[in-house]
Amino acid sequence: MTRMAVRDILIHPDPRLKTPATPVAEVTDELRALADDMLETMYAAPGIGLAAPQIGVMKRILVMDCVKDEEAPARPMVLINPSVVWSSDEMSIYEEGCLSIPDQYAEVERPSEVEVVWTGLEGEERRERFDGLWATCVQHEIDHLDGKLFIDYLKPLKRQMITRKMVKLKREKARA
Ligand code: K1U
Ligand code: ZN
Repeated sequence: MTRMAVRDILIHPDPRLKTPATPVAEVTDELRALADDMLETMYAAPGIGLAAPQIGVMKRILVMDCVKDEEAPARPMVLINPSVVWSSDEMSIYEEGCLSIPDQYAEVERPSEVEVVWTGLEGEERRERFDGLWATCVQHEIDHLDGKLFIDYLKPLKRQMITRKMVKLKREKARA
């Protein structure tokens, strides 16, 4: 058995973060090992979600755990080939962050509730309605699978400002 590993998270701008990911054809042990690494990476960051393209794997798989209460049990979720099959008309605004755009936050408006269908780790079909932070997070992560970032919802000037900061950050990290 191989150990779980914390993978490196890509920082924007990176072409892989703008590229739609490919559907998963079959749930294999290799895919389950990838899911373990993604959860390990998400909890280590720390974050509440992570999509495979963020670690450079162009497959439609995401993980999330939006349990905020430290006393409550964790709820790690793995969604393979997720798709939103219903969205509420009611919208919510949440100040989003992104592990690929460190230390930058902005308000994004999205449907308050969504129903999502996906494949589980045993290849079974799963379906669930998400609300609150779970709904925001699952939409943010599915966007990653479609090559979309939360800054794509912002006005061009704000988006350019954040992108410039990230270019600078990457340059400094490369020099260190
Ligand atoms: O996809 C990602 O980059 C992960 C991202 C998910 C997300 C956050 C906020 C709104 C929508 C989606 C993060 O996890 S950013 C970090 C974060 O939100 C957090 C970190 C520690 C504790 C609590 C939250
Ligand atoms: Zn993100």
